Amino acid sequence: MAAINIPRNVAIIAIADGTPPGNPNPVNALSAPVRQFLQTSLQNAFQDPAVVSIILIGRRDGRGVFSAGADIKEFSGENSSGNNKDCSSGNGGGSVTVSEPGGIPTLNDLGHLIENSTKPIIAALTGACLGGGMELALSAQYRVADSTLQYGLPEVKIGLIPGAGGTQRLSRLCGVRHALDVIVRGRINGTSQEGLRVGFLDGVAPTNESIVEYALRWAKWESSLPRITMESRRLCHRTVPIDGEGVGNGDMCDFAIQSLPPKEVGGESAHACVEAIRASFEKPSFDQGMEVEKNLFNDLLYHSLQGRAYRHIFFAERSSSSVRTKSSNSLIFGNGAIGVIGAGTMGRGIAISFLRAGYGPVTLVDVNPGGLQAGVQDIRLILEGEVKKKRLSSSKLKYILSCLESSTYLSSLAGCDLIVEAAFENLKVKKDIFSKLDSIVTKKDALLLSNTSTLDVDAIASSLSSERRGYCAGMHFFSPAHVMKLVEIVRGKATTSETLDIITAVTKRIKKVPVVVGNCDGFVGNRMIHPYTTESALLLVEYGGGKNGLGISGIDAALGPRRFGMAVGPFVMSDIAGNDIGYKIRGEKGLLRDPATGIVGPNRKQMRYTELADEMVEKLGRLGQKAKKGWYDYDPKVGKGRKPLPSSEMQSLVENYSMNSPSRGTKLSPDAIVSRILFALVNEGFKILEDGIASDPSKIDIIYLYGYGWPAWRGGPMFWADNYVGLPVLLRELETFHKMYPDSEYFRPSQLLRRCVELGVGVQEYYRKGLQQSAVLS
Ligand code: 3H9
Repeated sequence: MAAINIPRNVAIIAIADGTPPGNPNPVNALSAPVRQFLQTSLQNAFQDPAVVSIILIGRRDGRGVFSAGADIKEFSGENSSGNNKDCSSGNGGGSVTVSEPGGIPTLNDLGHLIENSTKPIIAALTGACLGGGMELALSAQYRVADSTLQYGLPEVKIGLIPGAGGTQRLSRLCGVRHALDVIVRGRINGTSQEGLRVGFLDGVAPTNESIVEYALRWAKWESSLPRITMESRRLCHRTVPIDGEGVGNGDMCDFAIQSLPPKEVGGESAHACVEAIRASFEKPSFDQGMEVEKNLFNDLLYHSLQGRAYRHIFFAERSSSSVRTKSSNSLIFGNGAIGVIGAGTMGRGIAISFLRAGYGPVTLVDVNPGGLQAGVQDIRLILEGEVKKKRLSSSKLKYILSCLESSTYLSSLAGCDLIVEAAFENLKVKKDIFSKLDSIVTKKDALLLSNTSTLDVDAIASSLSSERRGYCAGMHFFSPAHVMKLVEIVRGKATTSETLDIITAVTKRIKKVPVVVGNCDGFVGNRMIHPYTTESALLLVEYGGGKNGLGISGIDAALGPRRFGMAVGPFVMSDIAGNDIGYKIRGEKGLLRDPATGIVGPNRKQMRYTELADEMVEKLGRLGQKAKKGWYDYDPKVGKGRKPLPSSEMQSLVENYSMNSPSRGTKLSPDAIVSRILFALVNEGFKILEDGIASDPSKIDIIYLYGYGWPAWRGGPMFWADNYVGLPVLLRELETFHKMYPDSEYFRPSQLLRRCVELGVGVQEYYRKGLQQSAVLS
């Protein structure tokens, strides 16, 4: 780009220049030093008599992002928890929302400074312009952008509301409808076209002009206007417009509230967003509206456990996806030939994920020509559906489909850089495939990955020659793989750290959330789900039946979206996944009764066990949604065949099984149901940490959030145990359950849990302090 001549009468203030050297700040987060820098630069520009107008930009060369908003690290950890000390960032960074004379300016201070400037300030927006970044832009007198702009106010997703005037200024500028849409949904996908249409932007740079040149043109034009226009540009002096479609602003807020989850089920911040927007038109002045916004923001920041959970997830996800590799493997940069073995449901979803991310060719292989054809057809249909939903353009679809190849021969994968095997879940089948790949695949550093959900990755790798084993790992997608965001990356004994880094980077590139886990039966997610589903069925048999007894839907309701908050309860989840899967796993674990001989599996021994789930699969063929019957009935005419309907057959099965239980028909509160089932799951999480299968508790939280529908506002099972339950309570309850049911091993409290309670620390703190490194747990 040719150097641009910046006239002496224009001051360019670049947010990126405020980051101290050696402090990576890829998104121009508005940390304390950045805020301090902006204040000083603005004041210098105000005082400089030569300066007539000011351009506020992300980077001096007009590339990269404007700003992703406040530095979220300043809101995290102990600094923001409950103690109601005023908004000091606690990291030497000065205050986040409260001004101190001569101290570090808050974002609100900067907003006022910008808005009240007597010299016009043009915010030149590129890339992400989010949260506090967008709020600074709203304070400026003009906003212009280029086509890379991505604007939004996502604070609600980290349990907050916009706290630097966003709720007051956006509704004044663009109306309540747009403010609700952006703020309550926490959207971050506002484009330059949308910005122009709704009035957020004053102009968009033409494609042949850089944002810097364009902003300079605006500055020149503005300086030719009479000074009187400055006043009208200040949003604090405007009133909120009446909606163009004739709906009252109050009605729109009432309507928005109706579609939100209740406050206590994850909706605290969303409700506060609506309240703050309402204040923008109900309060008689801008300042009073700002006061409402400030109080709501501070209340959430200091008192909301939901908010802390959301912020925990934000950083946990990024830490799990973060890759600092020096590898130059082309897969990291989105290039490479991909092979997918198995054209079943998983293989199709996996192929779509790679195709959508631009990898190619993607070759789908299946020995069964009919299955292969059906797979290719299904991929086509799914992608065409995305075009209909406007998630994909027709031209991209055409390109994507041109990258899809199919074959019935493994030899077609010879030139691949990465292969994911998604064949039958059978060790012999997988070992056979990998040993064939060993001689077929030409590149010695090709990644050979298995999508197994339970099998031993080392056993699979053992069929490769020793030089290849370092490139072998598990890449466990969740079904449906083109929708679910989680991928467990399973580290085998020989898997190199470079291989793990490349898979992590590739997983991020295909827009999924990677979590590296150790190799054990069920890895993290499925290992923890085993006690969860087992205890759900046992609870049903113990308390179910009779007139008022616990029913299948009672357990699902206690754990489901309206109460505990899981996306679905345990029985609906099994029906979706297919009840035959759990049945097969119980068979592999040696737990089933042999239908021919009646002899129970060798590993059942004294284990507390119910055959209810086995009988419903074996004798009643109730395999779940796919069979139109499982724990519930499904009617293709009701809710597209996915709505769970009560089943009289299952009701009588529960009656039979609960017949001899002393607690039959006894009422159990939803909280008691949750404790029994989820404490078993969380205890397994502690054991997984003990075994080194997950490197820290936040990895488990991410797995449960993205793989099993755990509610984000409860922060994941380990965050929940630490912060909602409390480890001493968890330990006490587990001890009680274990006394009651000594033959349920999953209730035996983990050593790590005992250790945390002894030390009086939460499990997150235990890991944060590195105590696991010196611990010897017996
Ligand atoms: C706010 O503004 C409050 C105000 O209203 C009021 C205040 C009083 N702070 O996601 P990525 C880090 S609240 C600190 O992997 P991408 C992130 O941790 C804020 N750090 O990249 C990661 O670090 P690392 C409202 C942040 O390209 C790195 O940047 N704003 C922040 O996939 C790259 O991030 C938001 O909620 C931040 N604000 O996506 C925006 N943002 O490399 C949140 C990012 O060490 N951010 N980091 O792991 C995003 O949505 C995405 O990061 C973004 C880029 C779309 C910007």
